[in-house]
Amino acid sequence: MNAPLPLIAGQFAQAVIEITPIGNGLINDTFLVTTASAPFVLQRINSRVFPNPGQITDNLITLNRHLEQKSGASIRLQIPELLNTTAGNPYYCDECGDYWRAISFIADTESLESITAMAEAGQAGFALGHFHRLVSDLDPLSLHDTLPGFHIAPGYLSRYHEVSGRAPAQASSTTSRYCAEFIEDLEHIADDLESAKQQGLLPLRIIHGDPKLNNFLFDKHGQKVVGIIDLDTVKPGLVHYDIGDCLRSCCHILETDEFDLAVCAALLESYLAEAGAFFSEHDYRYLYPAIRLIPFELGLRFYTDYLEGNCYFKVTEPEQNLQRAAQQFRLCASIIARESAIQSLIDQLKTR
Ligand code: GN1
Ligand code: MG
Repeated sequence: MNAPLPLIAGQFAQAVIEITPIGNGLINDTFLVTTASAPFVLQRINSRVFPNPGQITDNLITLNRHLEQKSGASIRLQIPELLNTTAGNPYYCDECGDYWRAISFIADTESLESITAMAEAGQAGFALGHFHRLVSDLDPLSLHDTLPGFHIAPGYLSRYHEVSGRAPAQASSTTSRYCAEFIEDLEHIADDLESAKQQGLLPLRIIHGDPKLNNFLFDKHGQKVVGIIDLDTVKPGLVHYDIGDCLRSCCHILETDEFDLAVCAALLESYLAEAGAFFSEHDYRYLYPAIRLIPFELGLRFYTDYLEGNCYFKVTEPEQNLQRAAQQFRLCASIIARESAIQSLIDQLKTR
């Protein structure tokens, strides 16, 4: 059992008034702590997922220092700052060995679970592009790899083959068969981005790692994105993982699991207006493969976790990761059905 929450929150601030769970992350536990002075966000880092939680705080410090060197006017996004414990440490390790860290709370903002207006899609694209631009002059190797194997699709595929070989029982339902067949049909795409990386066609850059819609903070009044959160996976990688991840979350029509082409157009256009300056011919060429791969990869990760007994992604019922996997695969199928439209959109944006 962990120490009581007030005791843990008390490591970071005096006069804690209230502690309430916030967000709906599938990995870490997150709380909003109200105090007599400024509120802050307290998180328990899931150490089954992040092998070296101290590296996450190191990276956040490096990132904040990098941004501090830039002139204020060039930064149009806030990112949370790390708050030290009252003893001056960047995190608190409790007696169970769990790491807790506190970050500043960006007030008067909200996060969205789905896009309801095109302006929101444009804002999400701007925010991701702006983030990539802000870190484009930071050496990718100055950050730790906080989660080795993250977004390495061929690695997820081999893990799936290992697990599915010894979990035939769960694989019998219709949804499970749909997932297994979908993977079999599409597994040839798993290596698309990694082989481009290995051939030197796509460079390592600094990525966010998890730029889904609800990690952008929208100003409550102005509908502009003013902040970006969930920086645990900011590390060296391919910006294509981020673009694919942002699009799979923003363009997902939840009722039908279809891919919204208009949202994709608005998002990519504003992304490229910010980040297009460093985009090469190859970066454009691998956009469609990335858009197709990331939902496939996430489906594969959910399905493997379902087969393994839900050890990675939090669930509230045992079939939830199976359902999540099927949703991602249906989204991926919808992307494939729109391949030529997505490709012509990319060609148009490239010639702007
Ligand atoms: C996890 O915990 P959360 O929701 O921020 C996962 C992402 C997935 C996402 C799907 C470190 O992020 O990769 O896209 O679930 N994060 C990690 O909801 O695996
Ligand atoms: Mg996350």
